[in-house]
Order: sequence, then C-alpha cells, then structure tokens
Amino acid sequence: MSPLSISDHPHRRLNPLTGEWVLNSPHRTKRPWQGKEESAALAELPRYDRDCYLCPGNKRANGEINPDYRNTFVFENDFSALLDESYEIPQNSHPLLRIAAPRGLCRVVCFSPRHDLTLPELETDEIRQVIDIWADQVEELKQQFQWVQVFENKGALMGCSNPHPHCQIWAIDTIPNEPAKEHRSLKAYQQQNNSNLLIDYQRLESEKGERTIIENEHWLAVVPFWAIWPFESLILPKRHVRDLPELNSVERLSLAGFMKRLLTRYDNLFNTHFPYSLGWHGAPGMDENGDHWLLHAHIYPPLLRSATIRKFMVGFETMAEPQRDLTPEQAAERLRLLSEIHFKQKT
Ligand code: H2U
Ligand code: ZN
Repeated sequence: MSPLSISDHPHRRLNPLTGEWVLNSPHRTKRPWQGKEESAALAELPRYDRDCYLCPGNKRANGEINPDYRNTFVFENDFSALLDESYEIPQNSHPLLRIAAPRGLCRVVCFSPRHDLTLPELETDEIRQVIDIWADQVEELKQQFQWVQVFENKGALMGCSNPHPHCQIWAIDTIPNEPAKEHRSLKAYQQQNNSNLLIDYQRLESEKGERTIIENEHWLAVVPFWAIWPFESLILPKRHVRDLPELNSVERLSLAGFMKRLLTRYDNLFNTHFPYSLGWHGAPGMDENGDHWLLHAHIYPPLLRSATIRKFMVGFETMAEPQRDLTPEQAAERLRLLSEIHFKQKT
C-alpha cells in the first residue's frame, strides 16, 4: 500500500463542526474540461433605481415608503417566513408526523442607499456601520429568541431577487439544524478537551498557513479543511468572542477592512460580483452558557471555474455525501494570489 497523499488521492475529510464527511477527489482535477468558460456580462446598475423596493424613498410591496436613509436601513420583512405569534400544537398527532410551531421574526438590512454597490465596494467605515447594525440586531433579538441568523444571499445564482446591497436577519425561538449540529460538537469538544474547538482550529490554521486566505491581528480567513463548496471560507476571530455584540470597536473596524479585502479577492477571482451565501454563527440567546462557541462566518460561494460555471450539489452529493475535486489547499492558494484592488476599479 502506498501512503495517502491528500493532494493526489481520493479521501474523506471530517467536518468536526457537523460530524459529517466530505469526499475529496483531487486526482480528478487533472481531467480535461470541455464545458464552456465564459465571463458573465456585468449589468450597469444605476445609483438609484426607481423600481427597486430597497432604494431610499421608494414604495415597498406592502405600500410603505422607505425613508430617505443615508447609511443603513433596517425594516421588518414584508413577507416574513416566521411570525411573532404562538400557536397551540394539536395533541395526539402521529409520532411520524411531528410538528413544531416556532415563533420568530424576519428583518431586511440595506447596507447602503446606493443601488449599484456591493459590500466589498463600500468604504471601510461604511462596512463598519453594517457590522454595528448586525451586532445591535443580534443583541436586541437574542433577548427574545434562541437563534438570530444574520445572512447575506448575494447574486441571482443564489436566488437573490435584488442587487441592492442588503442582508436578512431571521430570529427564531429554537436552534435550527445547522447551528444545532455545531452546538453539539462544540459542547462535546469543550467537555472532552477542556478547550474551544474553533479557537484550537484557528490557531492550528494560523500556524500552518496552507489554507489561509488572509490574516490580520484580529481575524483569520481560511478555506476550511472540510470545505464543501469550491471556494468556501470561514472567518474566525483570534480572541474568544462568542457573538457579534461582544466584538469591541477595534475588532469591528478591523473586520470591516478584512471583509473588504476578502470579498474583493472573491470578486477578482472570476472578475464578477462573486455570488455567495454568507452567514454569522455565534452563541445562542436565552440562558445558554455559550463559552464553547466562537463567533464565525461561513461563506458558501457556488462558483467553480468561471463567472458562469457553478458547482451543482446533485447526484452522489444529495444521495450520499458532498464531494469536491479542487482541494481546499488549492482553493486557498488561488484566493491568496489575487489582488486586493477591486476589478471594477481597475477598468
Ligand atoms: P432576497 O432578495 O435576498 O431574497 O431578499 C429580499 C427580501 O426582501 C425578501 O425576503 C423582502 C422579501 O420578502 N421584501 C420586502 O420585505 N418588501 C418588499 O417590498 C419586497 C421584498
Ligand atoms: Zn435599490
């Protein structure tokens, strides 16, 4: 038997946050590519779009008029997926037909009045204001709800309906599937090792460097060892910060510049506004002790080879387990080699 090489041989990697495996097939990257590689034409967007329901002064679907906001703007989602109402669960339902009735609420956060800018194109102090809003919202909603999910769904490929820079916040009085898996794993690791899983992981990656995309005094961005999406990444703080509100002002400003650099690299990879789902995870609300948590952001971008060629989660992946060809180390290296000057500024 020859020794396994993780850059050449098929192998599985374990995600310690979820307890799930991902199949890596690095030998397949050597196969010829016969698909199309075209770059997507970028739409020229106006600074203000009178048909946009997020632009300042415009009317939303429910008839409300947005204020003439100058920085950020938060409103209750007019089509909230969750409602802040309680319902009585019908008794004696069949155990195979279980239901629950979560209480919650949904908000939308506009990052900027400018319709034509994306997060990495904002100034650092504008991104800092977005971070403050995230932290304030989490702080407020954690008083009432167990889980507050801040997420940005960016790009038509991700099903985002509007290019106006915005994110969503959903608060729910239960811990949903993904954070629940992390919650269990982080807690078990803390109990077994008397140490924090993500702090240990951050230190390990910082030392190794092979999966690091960028790093500064307060933050680290890596393509995680167990990444599923081709250019997936994880943003980790270097201090034991449990959730967004705990970030101090130096860390917030540092994060703003850090996110600008990181997201600019993503855009420069295929000269496009790189689509993704980005979301923050941190200690749950209510009376949980959250010491086993470390605040982090997951970035899940679907693109694989160009602005138009995406990875599909189909076949073996939906039927068995996720699989990737490009290794996390190769993905990190590609992101590391890119410029931090946004491609739109160059042209
Ligand atoms: P996405 O484009 O990221 O899906 O989100 C836009 C959100 O904005 C979506 O959840 C809400 C939708 O419900 N929305 C309003 O609250 N008011 C509107 O007038 C249109 C869209
Ligand atoms: Zn707009």
